[in-house]
Amino acid sequence: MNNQFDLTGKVALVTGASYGIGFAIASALADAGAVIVFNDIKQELVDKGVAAYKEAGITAHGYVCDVTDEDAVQAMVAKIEAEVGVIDVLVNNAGIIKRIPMLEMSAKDFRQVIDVDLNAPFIVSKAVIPGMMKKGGGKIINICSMMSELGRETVSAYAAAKGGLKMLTKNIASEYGQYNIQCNGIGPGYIATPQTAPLREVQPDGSKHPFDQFILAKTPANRWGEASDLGGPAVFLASSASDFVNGHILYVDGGILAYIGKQP
Ligand code: NAP
Ligand code: GCO
Repeated sequence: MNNQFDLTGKVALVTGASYGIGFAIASALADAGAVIVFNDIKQELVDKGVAAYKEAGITAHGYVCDVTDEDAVQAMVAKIEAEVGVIDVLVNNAGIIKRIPMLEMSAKDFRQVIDVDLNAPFIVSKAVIPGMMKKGGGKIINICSMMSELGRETVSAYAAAKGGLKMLTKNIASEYGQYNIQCNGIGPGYIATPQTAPLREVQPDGSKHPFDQFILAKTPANRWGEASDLGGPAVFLASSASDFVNGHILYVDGGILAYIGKQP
């Protein structure tokens, strides 16, 4: 049986992938044979990312681009297609969070989270899909969240964006499945990255952050996820092994969504 998980000859764009989840997913796609392209908002981060990929034995192509800027994204995709090749796999990973109680959150802050976490996946997908259609197909993977399904205090904008991203995933699947484009989501649980570092800070008395303790009690796996836990699921959704999977959100959460939580 040919290796359905082989990505040799595929060009994969992972947005916001200088570090964190994006870097881990790109590394896994590279291990499966893909050519890696990534962007970040600052040249210095792109340079650091290229060096980090090189240290991992990966020759990655880095581009400076703010994914919320449609003209910049269109220009980046045209440059990638000219310099590297038509994009076969798009991972909409770039994202931000602002943890502010809703009544204290400005509309500007709310809009900024929606812009990066929801508008940008629309903008980047819109730029990449024409090339996929011409090439006869492609894969889009949107990085969703527990907050695509659940809410909690202080993350109203983020939950609204990630809930919207779940439905954008289903709509791209619906609208472009006829062109052999599969669009799915990955919903990570709580992953140890810079984005969640404030939730894991060791307390002055040396104890775990209350939120850290909370998440461990809510996770059957009784641990935070590592970014590397997302690599295999990403390779599956980027490969021909998932050609009949479309519009699905694959939760990689250690069982959080299945579990009522450990009794205190
Ligand atoms: P992270 O460590 O904060 O990394 C986010 C990346 O996105 C950074 O490289 C950042 O670049 C980039 N980025 C932000 N805004 C951008 C923009 N406008 N244009 C281009 N790049 C931009 O986050 P992470 O934990 O790796 O999360 C990655 C994705 O997974 C996000 O979509 C997040 O919502 C999602 N997620 C995370 C978790 C978790 O527990 N960590 C769980 C579920 C889902 P800069 O450094 O320049 O800002
Ligand atoms: C938070 C966390 C979460 C994670 C992730 C969970 O403040 O609750 O940042 O939102 O980032 O999205 O899946």
